[in-house]
Amino acid sequence: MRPRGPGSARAALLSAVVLMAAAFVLSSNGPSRPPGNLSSNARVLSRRRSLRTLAASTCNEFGSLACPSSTASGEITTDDCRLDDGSFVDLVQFQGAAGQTVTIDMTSNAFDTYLFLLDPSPAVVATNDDFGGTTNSRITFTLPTSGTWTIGATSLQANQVGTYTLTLQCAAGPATTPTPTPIVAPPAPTATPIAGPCTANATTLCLNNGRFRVQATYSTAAGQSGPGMAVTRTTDTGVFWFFSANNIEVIVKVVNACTFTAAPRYWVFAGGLTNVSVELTVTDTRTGTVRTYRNPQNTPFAPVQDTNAFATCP
Ligand SMILES: [Ca+2]
Ligand SMILES: [Ca+2]
Repeated sequence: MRPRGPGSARAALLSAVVLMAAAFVLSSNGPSRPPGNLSSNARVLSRRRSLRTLAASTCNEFGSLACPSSTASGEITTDDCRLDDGSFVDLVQFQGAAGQTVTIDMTSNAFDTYLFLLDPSPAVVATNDDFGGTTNSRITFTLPTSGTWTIGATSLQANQVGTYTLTLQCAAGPATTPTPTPIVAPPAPTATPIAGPCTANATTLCLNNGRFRVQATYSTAAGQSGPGMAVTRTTDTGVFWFFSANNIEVIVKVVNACTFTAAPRYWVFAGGLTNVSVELTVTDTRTGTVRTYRNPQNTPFAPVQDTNAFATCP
């Protein structure tokens, strides 16, 4: 939610005050520092944009990290690559496999750390400032795709330098259960299997048994824009974040209501926690049918309860 402008409700202002108070209480548990300095979405976006333009090869001082576990010591210096906000950054790559859950820790006694994770495209898919009541950082993330992933190790504040330690740990994806050999060959399936070509990735949800592709884009009144970052919650439900991974903006589900004999349909329900411009696109990958839902700029996201979304049963 990004309350802005005179149209913002008093409730939004109140909730912002409550959030700031909560942030202060949380940060007061760790080493002292001015709270909430990176709460500005604009600053996070600026960092994300500038990170994308940096080349890992020229901003990397100690090679790569490797699964299943590795540690490296680095130093933020004034010779390092620099983000738009004036902070220095080291980029380090690792090879990740789809389904792996990686945990990245950055610790420093010299400065308040900040971590980014970029996917192979490269786009920022996760960030973290503080973890565990300290000013150190941790990202835990399940990789949706295989390839070369990049860690951005930087400081919360501009012009910070000093040594730090970076640790990568990788947990294997869910084990593949071997298929038992049937004693008697199973009968041929009578129903056509639903196996849509939806492929989940950092910006794509595949809902309702992978049949419906759901993507989101956003833009702000200040001209910031990009894809929503997708996080699957259940087989039918997922969420998108725009500005940081801990700040959910839209939740969406696709429900099979094909047993409703009066009007068999797939339903699309969505809720937003935002007032920026959003375009939500839902595609039935089995039929190619597309439904688009738009939220105008500076408008509280209205509930979507489309019980007529897809007349494409079964
Ligand atoms: Ca460095
Ligand atoms: Ca930090």
